[in-house]
Amino acid sequence: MMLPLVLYDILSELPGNNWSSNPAKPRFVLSYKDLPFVTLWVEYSDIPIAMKAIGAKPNKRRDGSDVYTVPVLSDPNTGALITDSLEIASYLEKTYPEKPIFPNNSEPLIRAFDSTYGSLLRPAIKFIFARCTEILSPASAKFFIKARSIDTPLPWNAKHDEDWELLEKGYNTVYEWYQKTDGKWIMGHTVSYADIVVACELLWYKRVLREDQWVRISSWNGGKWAQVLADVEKECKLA
Ligand SMILES: N[C@@H](CCC(=O)N[C@@H](CS)C(=O)NCC(=O)O)C(=O)O
Repeated sequence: MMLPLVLYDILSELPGNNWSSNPAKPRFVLSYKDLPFVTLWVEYSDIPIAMKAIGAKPNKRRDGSDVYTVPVLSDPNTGALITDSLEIASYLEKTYPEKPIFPNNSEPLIRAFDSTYGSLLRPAIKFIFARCTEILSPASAKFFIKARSIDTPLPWNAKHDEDWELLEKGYNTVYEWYQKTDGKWIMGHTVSYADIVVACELLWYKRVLREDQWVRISSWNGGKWAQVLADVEKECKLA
């Protein structure tokens, strides 16, 4: 009998949580692959102490220094304890190859896709990080502001025109990528981890932004982004 896997995700003040993009990625993969799992919700400010306590490996910041992050996945069936959304996806694919998320040996290309998508959006999402402070407990908000070096002027719902422009431009580029296939997925007629990566970022916006702000994003590129999110959620049985 298979034991449920354990996914460490981040607590918030939003009902039902499920808001943070990086832990969302393994959640989508687990669900897509029909693997049993439970979620343990960690207070953001407790991430370092909680991850150290379970013996998880620290992650690397882009400058190479150590930082404890979630998602972390524990698999009691194998004893594996994996840090980082992409490494978790890779582990799950190797260990549970049925219903592939990296079809046709696409893992190297999707790794490059993941990194490019992240770099494309990073300059545009400062205001969304600022908004995150409003859905965390006061202690976690303080920790988050420091961890993310948030210097975006609050209130978070100031106009942030420059960020909006960058975000729209970023998604115009992603739209062009999607236009290069003859199906609705990045790999054409085959859903893959690339679409999960796109969708989980969108999920984060939808969960933390104001409704009119999500409506604004949904209006771009003919409604593509609400559609991608809905399609991936459906494919992963999370809709
Ligand atoms: N590359 C990592 C990034 C994970 C990450 O940045 N997680 C954030 C929450 S979404 C975190 O745990 N941050 C802890 C901190 O900044 O101290 C992944 O994909 O798992």
